[in-house]
Amino acid sequence: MGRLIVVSNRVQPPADAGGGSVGGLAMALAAALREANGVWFGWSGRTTEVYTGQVALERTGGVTVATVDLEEQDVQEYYNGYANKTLWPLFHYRVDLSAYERAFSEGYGRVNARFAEALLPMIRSDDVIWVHDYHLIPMAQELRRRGVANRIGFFLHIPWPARRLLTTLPDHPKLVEALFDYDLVGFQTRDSLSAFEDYVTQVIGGEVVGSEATAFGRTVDMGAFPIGLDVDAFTATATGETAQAEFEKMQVSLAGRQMVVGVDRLDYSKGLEERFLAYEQFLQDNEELRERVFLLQIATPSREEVDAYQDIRARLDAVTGRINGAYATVDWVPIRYVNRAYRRDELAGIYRAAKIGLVTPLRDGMNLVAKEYVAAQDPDDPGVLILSEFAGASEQMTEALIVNPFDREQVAGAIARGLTMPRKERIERWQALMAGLKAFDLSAWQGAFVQALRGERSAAA
Ligand code: ADQ
Repeated sequence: MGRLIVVSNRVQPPADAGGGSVGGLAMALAAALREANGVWFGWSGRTTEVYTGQVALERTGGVTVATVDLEEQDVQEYYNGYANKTLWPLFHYRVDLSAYERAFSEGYGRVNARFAEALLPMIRSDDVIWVHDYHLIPMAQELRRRGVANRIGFFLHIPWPARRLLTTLPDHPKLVEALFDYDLVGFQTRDSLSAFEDYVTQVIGGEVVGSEATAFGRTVDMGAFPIGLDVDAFTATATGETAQAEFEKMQVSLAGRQMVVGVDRLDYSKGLEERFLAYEQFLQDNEELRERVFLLQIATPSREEVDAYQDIRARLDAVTGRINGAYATVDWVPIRYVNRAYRRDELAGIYRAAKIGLVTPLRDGMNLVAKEYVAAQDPDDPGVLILSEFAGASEQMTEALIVNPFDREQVAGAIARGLTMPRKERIERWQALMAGLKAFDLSAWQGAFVQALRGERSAAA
């Protein structure tokens, strides 16, 4: 069996094998790479005066990690530019925030070409290559141009947008054409898959037959591969020492109150402002419950060099300040708003102490927080998951309280319902959710994609 090469914008070797701060995705990819004696290639996160193309190699946790440094201009145009100012907002239905500049598009092409050039000498003829996410859509095209005939797969972690949105992107056929140089293209959901099929058939006159799409004279296999959680590991973390300590700390801090928790990267796609307003609506509608509850929102700053992220941060500061100012009493604050990152084991303890997990993104490829919240619960006294219908996770997690995050009153009602839900119903819903998480966990996801990529079976649509 040939090796597996994973290509992603950032590379996260599992240096901390204890699972403290390393995300589940990094752990799962590292496990797959170890098994296949693999290589993980990407940007080092560092910049250099002049691009050299020099690859730094490091062997860590049984995986070869290969990274290159980029120039500052690359980072501005490719990463902050085309990836995070053009594609991210557009693919999350925020056409209003999507900024297009030719320099961004050129930088995106340049960095993909640089990555391909740097990776080229490392590729053996029987390797399979798995490219991740919107930063690297043209990777296969660049590799093919350099004569690479290996099997190459692409997985999109974020949603594929509806065709009317995608067609607002200048040169959209060029971006889509690049996907036809892959052997397999994977999406998180059937919804994204069908949006892609819709684009292929309606916009560029291509054809879709079964799991195959044909356009630009080429055929690509497609599938929906919903990313899973490392369920067993996360459940073990949630009952481990650090999580237990965090759980007990939270119990003291609850002082008999019930906690609603939100955990997100600070991103406009996560619907935090709408969530705070829905929570305010709940406070207004439920005077008798009011002081018996608080919302803990953990929001870790991200992409701070992009203006839209500074804007959303300022808006959230203002709205939490206003709500707390209006409702707080001498011994109760309605929203505890925290802007730092937590370790996975600390988060697990916090999830377990929360009566409600409030996961209400306006758009999300999957949303792993929803899955983590469920996996961390006490089976005898589980909390309630409130989940946006616009998170990819809602296709699978139908036993959650599914809400439209734009409907403030509905979300407020779901919070009240969750807080008063009988234990029997909570247990039934949780058991069904947990069975779903276990049936398609992270290693099943990774295994299904890699098998389909190796041509061992067709894509799991
Ligand atoms: P993200 O947009 O980052 O990922 P999500 O899946 O919710 O979204 O979170 C990824 C991880 O970050 C989770 O493991 C979570 O615990 C962690 N995390 C989030 N906030 C944190 C905080 N404040 N402190 C510590 N850890 C935090 C993208 C897509 C998603 C998709 C994933 C994986 O946007 O839709 O689910 O990739 O494919």
